[in-house]
Amino acid sequence: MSALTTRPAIEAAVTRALADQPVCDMHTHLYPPSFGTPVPNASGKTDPAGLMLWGIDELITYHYLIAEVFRVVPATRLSYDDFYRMSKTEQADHIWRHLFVERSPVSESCRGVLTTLHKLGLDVGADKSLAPARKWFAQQDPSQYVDKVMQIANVSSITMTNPVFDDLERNKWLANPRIGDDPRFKAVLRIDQFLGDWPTAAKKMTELGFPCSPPIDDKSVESARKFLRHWIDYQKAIYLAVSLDPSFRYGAGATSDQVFEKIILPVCAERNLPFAMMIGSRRAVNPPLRDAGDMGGLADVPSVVKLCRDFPRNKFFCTMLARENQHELAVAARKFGNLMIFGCWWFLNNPTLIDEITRMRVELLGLSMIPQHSDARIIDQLIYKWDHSRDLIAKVLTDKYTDLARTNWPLTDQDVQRDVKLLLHDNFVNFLGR
Ligand code: RAT
Ligand code: ZN
Repeated sequence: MSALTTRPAIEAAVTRALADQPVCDMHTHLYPPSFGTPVPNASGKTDPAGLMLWGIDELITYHYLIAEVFRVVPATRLSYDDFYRMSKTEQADHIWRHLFVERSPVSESCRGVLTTLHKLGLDVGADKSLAPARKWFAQQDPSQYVDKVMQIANVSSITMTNPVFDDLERNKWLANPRIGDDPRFKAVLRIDQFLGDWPTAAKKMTELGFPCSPPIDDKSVESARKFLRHWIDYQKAIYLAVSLDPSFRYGAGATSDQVFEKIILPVCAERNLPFAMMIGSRRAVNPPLRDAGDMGGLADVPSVVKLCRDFPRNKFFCTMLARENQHELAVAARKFGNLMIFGCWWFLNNPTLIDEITRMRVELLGLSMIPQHSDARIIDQLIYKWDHSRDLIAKVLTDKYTDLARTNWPLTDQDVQRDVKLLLHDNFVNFLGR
């Protein structure tokens, strides 16, 4: 096998390897058709409370775009409540008009809609009408559509986020024990309230037949552990996860220390499941904006370091929302094999920052990290999120391999394919250790 020695040869090999390598997407908010869909479709079945989101109107009303439209049509002109009272189609029309027609859609979230439509073969044409796309989507069967998107995006496995204290979602799991059986999707037990709001978690668990009290006594510990084991088994969860406020600290004497030490980490260790921490989301800074009203803040890397050091039998996934945390977090990962950093989360999922963060991570950690997850909420978004990320990862790898080629390092196509497989697939699967 001849070595790749020139930059064009390296670039071609990297681009090909990234395009051909199926992705195991480690964090999304997507659901299979078994959770129902509110989107009109060819199967004739719609469920207004369905959780599987897809199609043109969902794409355009992504919460990232709702935030953007309120910048150009402020709440003084159209109140938040009036916006949310509109039908999905009216909301999409409003966003389309103001962000795509009356100005050019250059933001990353806007561009994402266009990449998605383009790759689906649905360019809107000179009149920028949504009608043909709407008609096309209404003719799709939801399950076949999932296959189609996974094929275009070259995603082999979709990891869900399954918040157990969300009544709507939990009731769907309870009503249909086979709801999670779609082999294309894997579950993740999401338990934000355990660390962010223990009294609420305790109250909820008590209501669900696992009595817990606000002071964490022995009975609560036993009961909460049982609750976790029950839901890990029920969902067949592949890891547990939380999103945490920037103010989160471990080891400062807060209730969350006990929840970690006595409940979450022993159960994760016993089941050999990683615990994922997404740190830095400051919720509801503008509450009427709903999902679009959150922002980010600087988190505390030493808390993560302490967890990795004090619990060597546990495995931690971690991502942070502040750009300013990325370097310190990557350095922390150099010290702990039980820490796997992942993704360019939410407000970092923009080309400038993906490029910067991925480059820095490769320089500090080589290939021992998970460069990206999609965080898709709408099935179709897998197409653009992975298309854009693959392009950016290609640029970084091409530069790094070109540096190697200058030393006469004998890099082959197979080497590139192996490395890309680590980044898009194996690092995640191997860390799960299943
Ligand atoms: O990226 C997002 O869509 C956010 O709203 C959050 O869901 C975040 O990714 C999270 O998992 O908490
Ligand atoms: Zn998310």
